[in-house]
Amino acid sequence: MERKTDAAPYEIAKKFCVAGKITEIITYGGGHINATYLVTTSQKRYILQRINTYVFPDVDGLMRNVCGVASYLRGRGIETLCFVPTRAGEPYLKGRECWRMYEYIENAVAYRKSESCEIFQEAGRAFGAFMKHLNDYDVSTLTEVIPDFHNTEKRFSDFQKALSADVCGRARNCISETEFLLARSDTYSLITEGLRTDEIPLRVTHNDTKLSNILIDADTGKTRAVIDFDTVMPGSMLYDFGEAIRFGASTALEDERDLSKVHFSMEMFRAYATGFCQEIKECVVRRETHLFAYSAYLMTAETALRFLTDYLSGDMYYATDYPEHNLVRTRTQIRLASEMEGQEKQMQEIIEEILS
Ligand code: ADP
Ligand code: GN1
Ligand code: MG
Repeated sequence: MERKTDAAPYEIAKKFCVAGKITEIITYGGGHINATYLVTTSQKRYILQRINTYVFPDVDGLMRNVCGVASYLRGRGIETLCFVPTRAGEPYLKGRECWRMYEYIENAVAYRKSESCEIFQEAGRAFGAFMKHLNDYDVSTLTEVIPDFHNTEKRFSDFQKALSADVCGRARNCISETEFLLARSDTYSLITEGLRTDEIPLRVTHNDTKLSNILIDADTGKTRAVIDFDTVMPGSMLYDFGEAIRFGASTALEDERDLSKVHFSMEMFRAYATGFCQEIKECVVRRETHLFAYSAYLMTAETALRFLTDYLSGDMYYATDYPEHNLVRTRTQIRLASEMEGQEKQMQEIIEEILS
């Protein structure tokens, strides 16, 4: 399926219940999935998003999930995403393209990189609290919008298929990256296995805990809101922990070309773990505790598999700015995963120390 092109966002924005007259619309944010715009009116600001229906074909299920989670959190007095309905009273605009609108959360920052240990520790606390708040959320009401989202074994098998198909003739450009990921095929199953045997509890998790999916108050440095609920689904706490470390415990951006700048930071790992564990220490089980360090490696290797699969398949999934973008992203993930491999013991000691 082709990615769809933009319809005029101005015409779309007018169809939502915005206050005042629309004065400006600009593209916004650094998300890889949806097309995001900042809409300014004479009275307020809003976020307008074209939902990526290649990634989320079941938009009704997706919107039921995100609206359900947002109203649950709001009901508990937590600042969260606030959806703006269409003028026809619908939660989103359904058509050849699907669009939704949120109120813009003012004076808050979505960091693309951890700028300090304090910020990253705060992110850990916020994602830990998010999971804790959703502890009693009825899992059976959630649609699994992307089945097997963090099933790393399945991600590996998708990668193998893309490699054999090699539809763009790109396999020859990524031989060492491919070798790295194939050589680790026996390391991908510990979390899926734990979930299968019930040693790891299934929880309501965010599943996309990048630092840029939290809005942090520009003045106080405290969390305003966790955002991007598109992947809130049943999952493992370890997905949320590992994914956050993958992104935020790196010394460089996810698409840094100069690999000499890309390192795993143990200091950042400790900061995030301190914040996260403070929130989850009452509910974490033994097997989860043992796999915290591994989960950071696993989510990083899984993301490398996903970026490389997309590179081999012709960049259908992630937004890219240039032809090698997904390959560049793969390389940073491989660099981080290999550094984590050598430091797993030290990472695990930090977790034991924090949780003791
Ligand atoms: P994607 O799924 O593409 O990652 P997100 O929902 O994460 O899309 O939004 C992309 C970016 O837009 C975020 O990283 C953040 O910078 C900004 N953003 C999204 N929602 C809001 C909001 N309600 N208020 C302020 N900024 C927002
Ligand atoms: C995507 O939507 P965004 O940019 O927050 C992706 C994550 C990846 C991440 C890599 C629905 O996150 O799973 O880890 O890119 N989201 C989806 O940066 O696939
Ligand atoms: Mg996002």
